Amino acid sequence: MFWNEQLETMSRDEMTALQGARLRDAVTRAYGHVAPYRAKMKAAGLEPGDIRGLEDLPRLPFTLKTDLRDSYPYGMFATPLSEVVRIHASSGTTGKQTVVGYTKKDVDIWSECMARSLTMCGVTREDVMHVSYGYGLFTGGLGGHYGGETVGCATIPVSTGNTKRQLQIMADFGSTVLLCTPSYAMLLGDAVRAAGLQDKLKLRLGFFGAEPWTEGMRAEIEARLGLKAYDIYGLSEISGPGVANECPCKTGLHVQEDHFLTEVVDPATGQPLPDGQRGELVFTCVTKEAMPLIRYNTRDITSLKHEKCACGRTLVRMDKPTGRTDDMLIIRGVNVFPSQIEAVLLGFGEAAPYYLIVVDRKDNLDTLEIQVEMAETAFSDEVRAIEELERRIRREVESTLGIAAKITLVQPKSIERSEGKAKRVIDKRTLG
Ligand code: DLL
Repeated sequence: MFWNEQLETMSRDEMTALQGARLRDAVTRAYGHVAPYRAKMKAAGLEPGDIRGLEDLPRLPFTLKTDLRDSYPYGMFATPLSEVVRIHASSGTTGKQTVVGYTKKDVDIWSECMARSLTMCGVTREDVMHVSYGYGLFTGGLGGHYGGETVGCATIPVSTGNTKRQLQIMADFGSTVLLCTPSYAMLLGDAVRAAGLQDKLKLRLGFFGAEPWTEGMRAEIEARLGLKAYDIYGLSEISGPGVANECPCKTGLHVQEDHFLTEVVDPATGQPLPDGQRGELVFTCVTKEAMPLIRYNTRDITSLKHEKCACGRTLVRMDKPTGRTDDMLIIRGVNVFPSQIEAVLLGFGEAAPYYLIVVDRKDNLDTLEIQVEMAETAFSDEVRAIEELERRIRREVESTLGIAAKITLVQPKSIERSEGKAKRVIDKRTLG
């Protein structure tokens, strides 16, 4: 089903014309009202009139998270605060919060993008939507909530935490759609099994995002919760969840590109890359009033596909993001993404999909240890069996990553569970 068929199936020529016109407006507004944009454009020798259409997009300077931090809290706003109806913020791992503002129209467009994402996978007004993303400065809860209400679902603002209560609400209120992080979906799935509630639940669809997750994780979540699991992507700087979403074809996430112009650039040169090549994802928000963003480099790693999807949508697809360039670990000179390790671990039925990656340095050499939980069914006290499984996992990890790794199997339920975004890496080299 299409929420906005005309925009979701527009021809490439029509989309390019629409994006070009919106880009011209956005650049004029940003230049006129946001001092840091004006300064950057002047430094690049650009005036708003130089940007005539989409073909001129690559001439514009990038915006980085540091630009948002440097103008903390409101320096990137293009409207007075009297026009702003909502503020969110994301803390990130270091430094000041990144603050984002929304006018009434910005909230409406965000809700429409969420509604397009949900209906893409078959959500209707008959559904009961259980939102277990955190409500607060994080955009997951309220973003999901407004999307559910826009579609007309009975939307339940459960937020995170209190897993027992979550299960009771799911069972008693007849939740059919679940929104939470993939890590929390795993935890909920385990709790459903432990409580023997599988047959009491009516869940049919799940929208999981806010962190990278693999196909292996999708299979685990679908089996535990008895629903179809879809990937939802977004970031607070651009709006929140619903910037892009998988359709049932699961061949990438459709980006709402009439609002968010999408590029993938080479991390080393900043040059735009052709379809299929992986690089950093860059967005330009062309309809946002309170905080227009011009060529914002998300640091998320993906590639694009512009050809029409089997679902009928022409909206550009981004590949499932596998991580961020700033999350990439360099271990003994080799680039390692946590998602590569997760993909290997999920191939082993004896290991549970809970793990912790510990990187350290000993005698000037980087070390990599992966602590992996054993599945409860496979738990054994027999030292030889444990060592044999560790050896098999190590061989597979080492052949995927090309570096030595130590595998330590740990007891079921010993790795800390997450209700929001999981923290799966401890890099002791960066800790004082
Ligand atoms: O995570 C918004 C969101 C909420 C998206 C709920 C989806 C569902 P931030 O806290 O600003 O916003 O974090 C944004 O999270 O740049 C990515 O690195 C990562 N991320 C978000 N969705 C996905 C996804 C929300 N589906 C940052 N796959 C982004 C991989 C994701 N990474």
